[in-house]
Amino acid sequence: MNTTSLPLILSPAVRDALDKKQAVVALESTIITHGMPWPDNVNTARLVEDAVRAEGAVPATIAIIEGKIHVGLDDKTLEWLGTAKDVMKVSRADLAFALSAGRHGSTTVAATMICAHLAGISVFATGGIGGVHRGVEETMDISADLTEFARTPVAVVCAGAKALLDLRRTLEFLETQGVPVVGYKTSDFPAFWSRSSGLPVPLRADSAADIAAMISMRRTLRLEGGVVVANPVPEQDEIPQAEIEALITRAVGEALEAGISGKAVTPYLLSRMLELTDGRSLRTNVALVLSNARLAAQIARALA
Ligand code: PSU
Ligand code: MN
Repeated sequence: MNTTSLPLILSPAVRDALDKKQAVVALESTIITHGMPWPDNVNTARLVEDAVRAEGAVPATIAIIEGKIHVGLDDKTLEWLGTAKDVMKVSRADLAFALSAGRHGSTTVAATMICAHLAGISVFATGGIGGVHRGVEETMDISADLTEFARTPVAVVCAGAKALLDLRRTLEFLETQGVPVVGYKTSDFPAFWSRSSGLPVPLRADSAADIAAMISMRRTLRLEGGVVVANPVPEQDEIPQAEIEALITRAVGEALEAGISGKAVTPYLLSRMLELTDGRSLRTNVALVLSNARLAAQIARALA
């Protein structure tokens, strides 16, 4: 691909791997700037990169620095990102602005998909995707992640959508958009901190190779859009739904009362859950991201 006219900077390791058609896994950066507190955010970002390498793929953490899309960050930049204050949370709607105005930005799932696709990367790992928020009837709050899946051909490995959301409506929305949602070794749609939401997952695959085969078939059929790979958090790290649901209801109620809206909703809820669970939600979040990174690397290898 001719990327010379794009504001796109690939790290040497990522460029080399893509040139050699080796496995590369994209990683997002909103989880670093808006999803976890320092220093857990930076430590987790490093561990996630190591997990991808341990499975034989090259990690490509994506962020916007001074108006350029960086694909693959060095350690110094990762550390800076974890403490920087003037970083926009960038989704599809803000991407061009962040670039044209020369700003710093962290990329959400939606923006990371766009940037990964520009770079030629087709597999991406995150924690939990955005979705339809509880109370959507009032707020109309539906994450732009969901519409991105309908347009950009990147497979996103996640632990389902964040349990703070209305998961039933999130699945309905994805179905309407024609987005495959595949449970990895599960028939239940995972609920981020919990292994099951109690909702059936539309499709099931029991190996990375099977998921790679479906991605290849979608290419053969020239189907636009991406794939949601839903990987339940490892059993030993999960917070069962029965234990966490009351806290979620409380956090969502507090957000409503405080008048939190727009981009601030998800960061507010995640940090409130961290407080309400005494840090347990963060430990589970770290564990599930690591598990997703490993599976994403296996899928990328199967595709390479
Ligand atoms: N996964 C996590 N923590 C996060 C996110 C994902 O474990 O903070 C981020 C992703 O970048 C996702 C975003 O795209 O949360 C969703 O934000 P919103 O609901 O505003 O679309
Ligand atoms: Mn939103």
